[in-house]
Amino acid sequence: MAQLNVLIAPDPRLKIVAKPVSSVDDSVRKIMDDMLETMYAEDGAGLAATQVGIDKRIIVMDVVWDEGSKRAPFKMANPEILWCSEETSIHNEGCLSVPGQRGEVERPSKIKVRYLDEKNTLIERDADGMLAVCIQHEIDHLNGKLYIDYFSPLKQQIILRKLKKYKSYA
Ligand code: GNR
Ligand code: NI
Repeated sequence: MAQLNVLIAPDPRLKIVAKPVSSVDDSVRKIMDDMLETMYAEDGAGLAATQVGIDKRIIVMDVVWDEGSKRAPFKMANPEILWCSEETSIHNEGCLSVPGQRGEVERPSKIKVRYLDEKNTLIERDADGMLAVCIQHEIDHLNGKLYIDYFSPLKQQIILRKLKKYKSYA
């Protein structure tokens, strides 16, 4: 396994729309494992291939954060939201590509998602809570979108300016 470098906004590669994988083979499984290793190393709850400069529709997540609970990693290729609830909820989101910042985003509370798992099996499942938030956040990355894109241009400018400062200290 290998740890990968996470791109920081406003890197133009974060705006690339990722391409579907044709199937989940050994090379895709290796990317999933390297992404999970990177995500755990950076203390993230999820990671999209776009964030590590890989132009493929692959995301990984682990949203179980209780002390002592087992890791529950999700690996998904070509994730698609089939349905989302009209009911929304607001969550304070963070992003490894926008380090040190957080912001509130309103999204559908419940979703139905279809994806290929690490065995190349097509799975459909419902998600709510933090898992639903994370899946939507990661699919946004695959579409070249960051959570701060939901904010006003002024608010985005403030965050990107703070990020520049943060970068010069990092
Ligand atoms: O680590 C992360 N935490 C998080 C918190 C609230 C909503 C979404 C996330 S995902 C983020 C990791 C990341 O940047 N994934 O793309
Ligand atoms: Ni993110």
